[in-house]
Amino acid sequence: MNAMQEINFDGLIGPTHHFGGLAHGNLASELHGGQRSHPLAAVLSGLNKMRMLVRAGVPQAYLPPHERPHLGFLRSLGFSGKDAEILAKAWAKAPRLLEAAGSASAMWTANAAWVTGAHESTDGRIHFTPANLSSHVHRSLEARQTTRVLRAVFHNQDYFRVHDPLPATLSDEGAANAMLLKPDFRCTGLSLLVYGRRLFETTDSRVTSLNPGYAYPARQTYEACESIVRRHNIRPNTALLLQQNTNAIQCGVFHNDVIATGHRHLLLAHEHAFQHPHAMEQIKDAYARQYDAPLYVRLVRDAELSLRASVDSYLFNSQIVSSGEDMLMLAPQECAETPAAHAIIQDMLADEGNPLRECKFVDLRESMQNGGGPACLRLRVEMDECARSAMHGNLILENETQIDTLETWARKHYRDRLHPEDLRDPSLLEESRRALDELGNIMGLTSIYDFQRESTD
Ligand code: SUG
Repeated sequence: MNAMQEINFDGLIGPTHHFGGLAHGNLASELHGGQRSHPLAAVLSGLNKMRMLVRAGVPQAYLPPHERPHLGFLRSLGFSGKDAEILAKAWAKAPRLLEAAGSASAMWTANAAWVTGAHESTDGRIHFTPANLSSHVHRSLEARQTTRVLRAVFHNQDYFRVHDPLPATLSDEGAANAMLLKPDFRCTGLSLLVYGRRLFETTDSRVTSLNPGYAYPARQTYEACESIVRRHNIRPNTALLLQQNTNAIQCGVFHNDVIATGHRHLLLAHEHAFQHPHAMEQIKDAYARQYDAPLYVRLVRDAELSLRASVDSYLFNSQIVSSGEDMLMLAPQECAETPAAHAIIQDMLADEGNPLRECKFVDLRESMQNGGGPACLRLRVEMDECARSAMHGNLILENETQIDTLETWARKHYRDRLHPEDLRDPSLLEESRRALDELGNIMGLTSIYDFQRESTD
């Protein structure tokens, strides 16, 4: 194996990006539901983030949007006829289902899959399990297409293994609930997998007593985490399963990456990230057992930044990356506007021992208004040069010219504004399909969408 690098695969924001208010327990989604969205501004802001990282010399790639509205889903629910009729009937009879069918939620690739690197698996392959995302209707529609795309791109079985999604009853949400700690990319990392509930303990008295009749769902099951450790062949004694704090979930922390983040030997976490009071000690002990090198932990006290302020500012959803030996943080613009979050960033930068060297703020408002910050938009995959060359398609952004091409493509096809009711418009479906067809040529991946397969059948 030659030198490993972490590649960030960002989800390219799709043409139907809208505010459906579809994600229960995600405060931003609930707050902005029904408002007008701006798909072109959204995709350009995502591309801008990728550009910032390409400029900083950080390996960057992308994953394509899914075909939306999802006509196959609507057909499976009994809506029949030509595409335009299906859209009209769905809007008339079940507008919320049409909104779910139209969601561009595949943009949040941190939820696309679980990834285990070649250093972490006993067979030396990179393992992927597409997340079933079964806790919400709109997100559960992603797994099939994600599996297809990952299998098209990571096809070479010498390097990659793309598993089937886990059964829907083992609800799971992918890498957003995983962290990997290691002194550097040459080592086997310590894998942390975070769950919200156990399948066989469905009534959590603490949750219901906190918020009678209005408990937000704990999306990730313990059993799913265990299954990932098994099927990805994660090396013995290098994985730790931790329970998310149930109170934090009730404050709007629907994924672990909303309240903690790790990159190499840096761990930034809220004191209420985990349920067990000794979880932090457990992590530090496990790290110390595995490595003779320091772990830098920045624990944020509730008095510094409350759970609610953490959710509003999305500090913990900052994207931390390596630029050579140094670490760079992309924090949401909202952190620059929240004095308490800003102070924590300044404090980290001022601390000599902290590996973080720089922080840049990114404006991702369109995604943020659906609860998706910088780290939600990316899936991390560690690869060496051989694995990179075994990939199919032109998804790695080697230079800014490729980003320019994607920007031109988006400007040609995306609408400036979209209201949820526009999802019934058959021209939006046509525009989206034209966009994805053309994107297929840019990516060098053909027939990855149902509409392309159906038309050649
Ligand atoms: O699953 N929002 C997504 C946001 C996902 C954020 N990802 C991470 N934390 N990694 C979700 O809640 C809102 C869609 C809408 O309401 O239209 C939504 O699905």
